[in-house]
Amino acid sequence: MNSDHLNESFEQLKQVIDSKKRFIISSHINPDGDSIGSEIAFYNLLKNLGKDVLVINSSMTPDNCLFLEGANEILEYPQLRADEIEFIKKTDVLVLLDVSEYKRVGLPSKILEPKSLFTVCIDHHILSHPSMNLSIIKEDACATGEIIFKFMKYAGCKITMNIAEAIYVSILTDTGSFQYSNTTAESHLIAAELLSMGINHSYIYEKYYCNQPMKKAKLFISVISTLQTECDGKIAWMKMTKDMLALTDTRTEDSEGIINFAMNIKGVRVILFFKELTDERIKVSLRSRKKFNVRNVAASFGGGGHNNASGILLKGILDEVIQKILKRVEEELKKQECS
Ligand SMILES: [Mn+2]
Repeated sequence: MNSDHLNESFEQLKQVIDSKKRFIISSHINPDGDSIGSEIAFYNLLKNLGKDVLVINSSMTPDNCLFLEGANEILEYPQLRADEIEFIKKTDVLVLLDVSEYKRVGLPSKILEPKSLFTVCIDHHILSHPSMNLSIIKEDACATGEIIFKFMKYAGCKITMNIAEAIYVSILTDTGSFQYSNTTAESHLIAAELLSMGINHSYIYEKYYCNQPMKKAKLFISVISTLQTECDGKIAWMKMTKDMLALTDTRTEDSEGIINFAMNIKGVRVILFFKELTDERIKVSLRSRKKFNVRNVAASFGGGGHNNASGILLKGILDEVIQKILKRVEEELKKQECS
């Protein structure tokens, strides 16, 4: 999306916000720092304009996001009250943030697909056929929070402290603290602007990252002990079983961040993390360094994401899935090294 096109979309979004009253905001299953940060920023933006808004996710807000002002107001779908169910029926606009596919939202179709509903998505994941009424997809944005920040500037919205903190969390977490290849001058410029508005970056870092329960450390130990390498150390992979979660009394979400450990190993170009979910499906997270494109691999199994960070969700037996995907990554590694 070039800047003319982006401004055109921002103008449309502004008109939607001006003309409608009731909004629902949602994001993807197992929300991360960018989903929650974007939701809180957008929630406060709408609230400041006097709109009626609910934020509804299909999974719980991670503990390390709860320090953000407004995070306590995020609802988890299965626990809605009767008046909140009523609100859904009368909603004018559904805003999906950091996700542009209904299937990754995880909410029932009665929320997502009423014909009368105007649907908006704001995202930085690559998707060829978004099906919303208004899709604002900026693939080169480091985080969805970056796009929201730009929209707020465009629309002349006041960036209050809670919004500034939320956007900082979006950018901080989706750039891996400004280290991934999606980090740009723009990411730093926005961060600089947020800092000059008065956000406390050390406080935010500590609240988000230095807040892990001991049981999560125990889960890390179990997962890291499965770490193996292939292809002369160019591929590193790990697995997490349902038993590990049960033994450490943790949930799939607690595995966030484990993959970064493997990314720091010298010589590793591709990292695969296989997670056995409770419903017989396997989630595979793929990361790569430098030019290796993991999105190609993810796409061949029906997954998606970015060139350096993708995901796949598929049915199967853990060890069989591992072999199948490792084989495909090895092929892709050979292909990309030869080209
Ligand atoms: Mn994101």
